[in-house]
Amino acid sequence: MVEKRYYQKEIETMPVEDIKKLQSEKLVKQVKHVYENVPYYRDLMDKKGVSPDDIKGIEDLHKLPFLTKADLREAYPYGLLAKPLEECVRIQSTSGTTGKRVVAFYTQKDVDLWEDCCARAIVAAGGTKEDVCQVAYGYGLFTGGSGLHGGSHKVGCLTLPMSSGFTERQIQFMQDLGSTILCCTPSYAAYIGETLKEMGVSPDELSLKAGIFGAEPWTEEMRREIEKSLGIKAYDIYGLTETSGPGVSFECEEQSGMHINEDHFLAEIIDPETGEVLPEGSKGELVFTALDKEAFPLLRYRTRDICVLSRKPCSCGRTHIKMSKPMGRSDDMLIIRGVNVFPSQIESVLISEGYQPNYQIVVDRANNVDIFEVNVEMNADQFTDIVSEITSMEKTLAEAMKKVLGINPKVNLVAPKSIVRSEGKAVRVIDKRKLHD
Ligand code: DLL
Repeated sequence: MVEKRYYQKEIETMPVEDIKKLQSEKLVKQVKHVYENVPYYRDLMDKKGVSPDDIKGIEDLHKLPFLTKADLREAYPYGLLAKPLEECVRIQSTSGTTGKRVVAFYTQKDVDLWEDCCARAIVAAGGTKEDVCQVAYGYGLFTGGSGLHGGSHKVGCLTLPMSSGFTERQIQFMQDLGSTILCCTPSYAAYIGETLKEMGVSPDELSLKAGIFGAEPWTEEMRREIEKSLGIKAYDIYGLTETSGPGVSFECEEQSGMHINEDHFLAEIIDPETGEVLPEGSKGELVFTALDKEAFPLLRYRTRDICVLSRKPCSCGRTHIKMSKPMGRSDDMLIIRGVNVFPSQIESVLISEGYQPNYQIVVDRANNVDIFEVNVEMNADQFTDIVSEITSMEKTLAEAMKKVLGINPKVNLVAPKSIVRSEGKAVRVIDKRKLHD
């Protein structure tokens, strides 16, 4: 039997009752810390008529007000800071594509705990100090690069701070230095796999054994494609800038959901419409309370990510609750002709029909009717310039999509390599309707 490995065994395998006790103790302290140091959240609590004395443990969590991205925007940049700036050592930020940037602050302790979370993910993917860990997430304000970099150091891997891009150079380093673990977005991993093939490098010529991929939604079908093209086991990792970055949760060898680091993050699932807390196993919006964060300690933060939590025992021995892959974000869901459409549904159909996940969804509106098109790249083997063949392939694909989505897209097959590749988070949707509104 393979020896089970953990980065912080005692915490990662702690009996559930003890985890809950620990969470209760931390929550009581954290609520006091926030109430005393963050006037913005104190006002929210006062308005709801809740005081720190009302919070005696996790059973009282529901009494606290939610915090949303709109609050973060309103309080930008310093309004949610809970420590004096001289105690902060780091800032990370989102790209700000959906509005004003989120700026997160860290004390040294915050950085330390965040890196521990990433180290747990690396060890769960089989990482040890013998490994060479190639970090191909973007470095800089984005949390992917620095988070996994810090985690890799903590595990003691030989860390390659590549950042994203320069794909042929990434592959050259993999070959020359014998990288064993690759960390990047799944769309970039797929692109690296494609480039390997073009360069005529077989995955057997590399030493890669595992990949730690996250920061964007990806399907099980895409996982299998990446595993095949890189010759690895591909692990999911989740997190958001607001909660430090990657490492809020991560997959173990079971690859069936991500263990949430429950000693640091208290998770709830709520109904996104009513805010009602839903029982375990229900699908809803994920809400996090950061139990240890000092500088930017969000309480009941609404992530907009839709998923399911499960406490089913895991064969890896970890006791921390698992979250499913996010099934899209409640604010990223497209409503086309009144039907809810998630890009992940389209991706699943594409892969099961033998296409690569190189696609773009374009939605527009003309004469009050939604126009829904999916541009899909043919790979070199599928490519043809015979119009009747292309039309027939488009029809087959559109029918397969209709079966899953319930509405009919217009599928346009495009030439190999004509859809721009992503080195970070892929842009899958172009919704032109917003431009007209
Ligand atoms: O994407 C942090 C991260 C970096 C996670 C590297 C994993 C690896 P943000 O840029 O703030 O932070 O984006 C956070 O990305 O609310 C989800 O919607 C999405 N997301 C993150 N991880 C996953 C994942 C980083 N594994 C937002 N699966 C989150 C699906 C993910 N979506």
